[in-house]
Amino acid sequence: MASGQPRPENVLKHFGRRIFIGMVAAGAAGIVFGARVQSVVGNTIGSGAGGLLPGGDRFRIYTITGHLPSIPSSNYRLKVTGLVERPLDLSLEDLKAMPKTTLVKDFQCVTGWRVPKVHWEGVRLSDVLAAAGVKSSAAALAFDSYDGMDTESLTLDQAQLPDVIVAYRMFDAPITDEHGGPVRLYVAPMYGYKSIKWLSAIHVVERAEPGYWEQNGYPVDAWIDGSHKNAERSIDQ
Ligand SMILES: Nc1nc2c(c(=O)[nH]1)N[C@H]1C(S)=C(S)[C@@H](COP(=O)(O)O)O[C@H]1N2
Ligand SMILES: [Mo]
Repeated sequence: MASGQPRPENVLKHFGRRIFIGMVAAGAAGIVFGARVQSVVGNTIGSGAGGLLPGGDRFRIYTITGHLPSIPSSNYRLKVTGLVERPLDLSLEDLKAMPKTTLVKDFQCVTGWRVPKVHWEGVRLSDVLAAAGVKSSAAALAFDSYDGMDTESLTLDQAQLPDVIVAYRMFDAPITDEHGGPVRLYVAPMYGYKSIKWLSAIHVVERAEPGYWEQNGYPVDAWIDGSHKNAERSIDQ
């Protein structure tokens, strides 16, 4: 596996006029990257979230598949399976009925862009896990996306951190299709690729396996601030 960042060997695809306008506005050069990875920039007109922020403090909209899944809130399901006492099949309403956590935290992509003080709302991943009852043989989680391609992983210790949430609101509004709604993961202490969009399933497993972005060259160690590793967050994969 290559280390460091993916090579800029891919071709940017256009996703219709709206996105194309956004690309021009942002300057396409800075957003074309990825080994077998496509990214498109967030449009500055329609998405609301990043587009309204000044300067470089904007979200870039990522999609590995070239599609932006659109999942009606009423159809949304999150499955929690694997080494659990009670497998779960949660609707958005189920998640909203669980204890709510609000975070105001930065979002940072490993390629350098960063959006400060994003307002997030959702359920602590630890609360979801507690509801399912994690078996003692488990040590990690594997995540799937409704895009059918992205995968991610966390150790159970990482998943228990209070700023790791199953998010259903972003920027004080329901999470849009572009940003991975209705439900995405938000892993505040780690680079953006850990925050898998269109979250479909959480598998409780024995050990962490590298996810899609890590298989394509992103570092397995995704901590944004290295000091976390030496402090209370002494967890390595
Ligand atoms: N399903 C899915 N989740 C994903 C990605 C993706 O391409 N597909 N990109 C990741 C990366 S590298 C980043 S930086 C963030 C970007 O979030 P945004 O698209 O809301 O800006 O999503 C992460 N989660
Ligand atoms: Mo990223």
